Amino acid sequence: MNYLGDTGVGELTKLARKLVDTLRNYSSICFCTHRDADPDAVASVLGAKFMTESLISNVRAGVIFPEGVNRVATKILKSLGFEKDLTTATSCDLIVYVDASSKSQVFVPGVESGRDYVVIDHHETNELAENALLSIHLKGMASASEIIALMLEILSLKPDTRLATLLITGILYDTKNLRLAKPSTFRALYYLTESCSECFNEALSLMTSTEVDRSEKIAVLKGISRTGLYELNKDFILALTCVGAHEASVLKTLIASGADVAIAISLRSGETRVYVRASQKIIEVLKSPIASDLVTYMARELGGSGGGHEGAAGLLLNYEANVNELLRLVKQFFARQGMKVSVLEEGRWVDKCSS
Ligand SMILES: [Mn+2]
Repeated sequence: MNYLGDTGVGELTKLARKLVDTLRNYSSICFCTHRDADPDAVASVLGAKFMTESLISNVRAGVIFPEGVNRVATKILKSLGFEKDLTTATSCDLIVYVDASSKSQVFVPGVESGRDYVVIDHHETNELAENALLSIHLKGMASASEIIALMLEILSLKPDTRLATLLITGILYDTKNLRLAKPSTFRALYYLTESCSECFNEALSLMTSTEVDRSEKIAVLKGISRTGLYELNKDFILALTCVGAHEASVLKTLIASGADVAIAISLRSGETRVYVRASQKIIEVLKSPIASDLVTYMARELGGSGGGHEGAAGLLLNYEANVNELLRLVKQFFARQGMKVSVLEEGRWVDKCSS
């Protein structure tokens, strides 16, 4: 029986050994990932570096993050104390591309290409794999972090608490908190949490705590406080507001609070932006892509450009629109759908948008 069971993981046992054999031929190795590295990218790079340094003495191992690390990954690295591990390497004779699937993602000015490289990835397609010295391309796995965790298990290497937690955040990020998990994901999590039971909770709280900055908090609270509320045929609630920033967060809050359609209008100098969100309920009941339909309708009437999806859409006008005219069009749109718009509470949004 295969050591790691029949989860697509068995293949990895062979590949992990091959990888170590390959790495042993080089004295300086860089681990590189995709642009704007997310938690899975960062965790798998640092995990692969740990693996290499643990097995090969005197190797020089460095990391490369093209265009840096994204916001959520930065927050995680900081809380776990990994800031010092991010200094970009400038020279190496082997590159290991981890969680990167295309050439454009890994292009780093100043680091020449064309040298030997290895690929470790889980994306559906990988254009780097073809010319790689060795390619560990397992598209059945939900994250690059779990590939690394499983290789650590195969090679009998124990990550410390910090690295185990980081790898779990990578797994949680790519699996959308396990919604997209595969059997290999749980196998990897078992290994990572076996000797660190608190690591999972720590990673989960790092992933779910949404530290909101002051300007966003103020924008959301202002947006809500001036919202106008309307009813569509007594069936649905329409919320309209006017904000200058963080429109997406304002709309998310309105929908989470029970609005079926939420609209944020943002007037900037010389332009108007209209952001629309629709609840899953209204989309299902009306069986129409309500957000994009509304935006398309307004764009046609007002001469702007707009588009989006059933639940989220946006419109841009190259002038400062009259807010009452926008309200009239919204009402007209719903009237054409056979829905009467009645006022529940005017709110202060019209005034705020006009001043
Ligand atoms: Mn990934």
